[in-house]
Amino acid sequence: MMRIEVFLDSAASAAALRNEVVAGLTSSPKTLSPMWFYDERGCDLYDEITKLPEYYPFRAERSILTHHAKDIVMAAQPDTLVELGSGTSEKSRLLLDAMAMPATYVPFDVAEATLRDAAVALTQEYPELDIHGIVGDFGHDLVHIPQHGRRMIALLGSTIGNLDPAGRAEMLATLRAGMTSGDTFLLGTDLVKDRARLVAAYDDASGVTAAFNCNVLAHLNNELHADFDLAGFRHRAVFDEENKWIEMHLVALRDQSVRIDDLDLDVTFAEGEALRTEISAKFTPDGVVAELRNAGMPVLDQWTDEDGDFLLTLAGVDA
Ligand code: AVJ
Repeated sequence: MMRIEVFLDSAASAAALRNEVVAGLTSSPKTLSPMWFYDERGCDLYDEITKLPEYYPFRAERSILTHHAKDIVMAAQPDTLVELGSGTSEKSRLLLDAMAMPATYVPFDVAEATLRDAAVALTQEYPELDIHGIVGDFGHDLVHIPQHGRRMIALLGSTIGNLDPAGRAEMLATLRAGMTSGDTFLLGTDLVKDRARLVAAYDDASGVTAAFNCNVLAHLNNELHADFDLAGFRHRAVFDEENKWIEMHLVALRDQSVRIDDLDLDVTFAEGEALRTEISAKFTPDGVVAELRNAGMPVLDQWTDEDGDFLLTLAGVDA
């Protein structure tokens, strides 16, 4: 069985995204939402990033799932797996393989086409799986997650690291509000480590991450009729020791002015000025426990890979 519900109101979300661009490009320092990375080329480049020798988080998380999916499922006893930001559902398969069938799977993503393709493929691979896809946005569509028995809600890939502590607290509170007794939350987080390895993961030798970062400007050019000169900016990744997060920047190589027609906006950059396109927070196991506890989700167990690079945390709900 397969059913897909679409909650994205493209007009409203386009308007919200545009307002965010105006706010981000007129603030100091200038910022952009990492949402802008993921046009078609951006998704392809992200896929390439996951294969880079320097980009360990993807493989480390997959290794934890490969070794511990059974333990995770044993601890959570889910009837339903929900994956937030499911994409191609590649990592969900590792969990589904460990789950008793029949079961329910709820892929949740903003990208409708990718979600549909994944759902169709999964119906072939798991004939006893009831698939109930949700096309929506974390911000307001979590309430639409259906309730079928005990749910394990997975947020993998350290996606939560794109949010600052206040944003994470807000998101976890929203999630917690929608959970009931017996539900669990499975969270993937990248761990704090040696600065050189962290920076290399976001500034690889082959320049794929640089291309991924610069592509944000091409996306704005296409989507909002802007005239960013891609050769006028360079990629930079820095680790902010105090906040424990990686920042990705696009640094202006000269003074320049950019016109964004659809927003009726002119933006000037001074030589050396940085546009922040992403934060990617890094965590400690105890820090994750504390953030989840504060959100009303007591931790049940945690798992890392052999090298201790990445962490999966399973939490329940407090009484
Ligand atoms: C998809 C947000 C988890 O922060 O590591 C990869 C995105 N940015 N390389 C991350 C990303 C640059 C990634 N997340």
